[in-house]
Amino acid sequence: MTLFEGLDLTDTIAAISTPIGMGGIGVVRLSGPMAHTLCQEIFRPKPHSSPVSHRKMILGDLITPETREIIDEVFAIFMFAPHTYTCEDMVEIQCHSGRVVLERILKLVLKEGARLAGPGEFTLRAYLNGRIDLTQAEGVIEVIQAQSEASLKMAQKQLHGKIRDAIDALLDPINQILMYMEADLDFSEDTGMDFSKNWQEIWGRSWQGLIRDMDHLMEGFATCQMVREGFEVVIIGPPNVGKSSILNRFVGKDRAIVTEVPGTTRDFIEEGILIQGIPFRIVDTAGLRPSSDPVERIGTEQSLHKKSQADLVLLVIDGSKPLSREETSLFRKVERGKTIVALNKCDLPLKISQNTVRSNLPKDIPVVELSAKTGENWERLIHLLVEMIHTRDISPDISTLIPINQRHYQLLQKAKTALERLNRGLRRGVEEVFLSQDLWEAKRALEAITGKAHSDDILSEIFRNFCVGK
Ligand SMILES: Nc1nc2c(ncn2[C@@H]2O[C@H](COP(=O)(O)OP(=O)(O)OP(=O)(O)O)[C@@H](O)[C@H]2O)c(=O)[nH]1
Ligand SMILES: [Mg+2]
Repeated sequence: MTLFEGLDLTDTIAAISTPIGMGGIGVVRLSGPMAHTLCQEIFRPKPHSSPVSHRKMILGDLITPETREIIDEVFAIFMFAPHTYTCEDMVEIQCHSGRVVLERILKLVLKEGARLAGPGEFTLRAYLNGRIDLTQAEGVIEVIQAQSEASLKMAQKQLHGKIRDAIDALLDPINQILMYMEADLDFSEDTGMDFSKNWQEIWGRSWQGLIRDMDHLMEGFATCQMVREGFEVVIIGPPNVGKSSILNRFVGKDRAIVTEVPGTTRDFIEEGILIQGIPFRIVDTAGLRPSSDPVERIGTEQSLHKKSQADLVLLVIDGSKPLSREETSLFRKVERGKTIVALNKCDLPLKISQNTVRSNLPKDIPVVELSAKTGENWERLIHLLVEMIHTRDISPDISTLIPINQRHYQLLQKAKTALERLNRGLRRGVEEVFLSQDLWEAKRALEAITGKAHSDDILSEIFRNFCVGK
């Protein structure tokens, strides 16, 4: 069942739009044809208030109509269609934010005839009523979920229609070509007019640009993901060296199990954190050692796979023990610019010096003595991580980036494949009617990005992530 199945998307909806809890202000929001009349039943403006007008805040009491009991002193803001978030009549009631107050107001408006909004239904209505496209609706949730300044900037671009503009620019020549193609298919026989030259001319001058622009959009995807989700730092090393203890110190809680038994961590554990405003994903992995235990072997394989995909690697060894053969062989595979070596347990007497480690490593690999237990030298590690992000130039330039997501990426890929097929077909002299099918496929894929064409499943998928009240 899709998210909005059976719901009337033209009735009046209401929801608490602020997080429930004690706070200065809470907001109950209404949208739909009955929003204004319904609120007038339960809102009593203070004497001498100015009359209701668009977006004006009016102070008054919220009352139960039957008993005239005051529930709270509130501001009501009446907004008139179509110049509202949803393009419908809306009211926002600003009350005191307490669980009981908010719930009583919500119950009251539901009793008066509103329906509880579904997740993201206000934004869904903004989309269905044509104020925003689907990528902008997705932008709303990106703004709410943004974990860093950079991801907020990206989300704002999305919200302001940058993806839609890019997709519309791709659709422009496609629509022109399609128009001539269809005219050729429909009329050339009867009229004797040949439109194929028209579309082939437009195709000839625009197809390379189309493919290039699609590639450019898709190339940015990895960077977008990095900005959204953070830089991945994978902690690897032999068993029992303190990898999980380091993860726990990063996240400031006992996230991973720590024991003195080697081989404690068998699966990888991932946690997101912010360091100096930069989002990181820290991944703790199973210790690397030869083992006959199949579970441990899978763990080791996973660790190596994670390491190969990581933005940064923190290779941890136990400084309180002599350097082992396994450790020196790990050192040989270290990638410069991507790896930091941590000599952990430096609160204990060290058996390995930094110089010994360095002499076994490729040049310019930073080494830090560390204690996950006491936190000694922790600041140094943080400094190295942040420095590496900046110097390795993996800190992305988002000023020119179009912030696409996985869904957009897949649809762009589909559109590109269809255009490439068309191009091959054209060279091989494939009939126009089949070429037009390729072009239609590309057009539909691009239109699905902005939601010119949508299905209930897609809407369900997107709006499922929204909170009620947005
Ligand atoms: N003295 C000291 N002990 C530490 C330090 N870091 C970790 N330990 C101890 O070392 C043991 C192993 O720690 P873990 O964090 O579980 O090590 P791990 O690398 O995740 O181990 P596996 O999951 O088995 O690979 C535990 O007894 C920790 O308390 C440290 O900085 N100093
Ligand atoms: Mg562990």
